[in-house]
Amino acid sequence: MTRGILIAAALMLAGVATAETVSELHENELNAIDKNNDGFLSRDEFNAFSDYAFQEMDEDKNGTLGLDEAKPFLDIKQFQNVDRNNDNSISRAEYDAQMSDDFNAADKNGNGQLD
Ligand SMILES: [Ca+2]
Ligand SMILES: [Ca+2]
Ligand SMILES: [Ca+2]
Repeated sequence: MTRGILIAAALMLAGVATAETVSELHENELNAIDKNNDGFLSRDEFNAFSDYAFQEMDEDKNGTLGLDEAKPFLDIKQFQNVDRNNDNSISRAEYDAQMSDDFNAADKNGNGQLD
């Protein structure tokens, strides 16, 4: 799967950054993401994982990701890409917009599933 900025960050968070494809994920990791175990990541599954990753990264639970919270997962360039209005925090809307772009970029054949 082609990794977008936040997909890579979310996988890193989940400890699965080394797997290149969904099928390379270990069983436990895959179970956590691929809820119906069909070896593909549907948009619903992706959204659930994306939501989980946001909650995990948002340590102070204020609904936005500050630079400190994102730093373990994103470098400054990546952070600035996601922070579209340049206010030095990633809002949930900015996060979701980037995740959606990442999904579309990764879903090369446009079937709504990542493999
Ligand atoms: Ca699935
Ligand atoms: Ca926060
Ligand atoms: Ca922002």
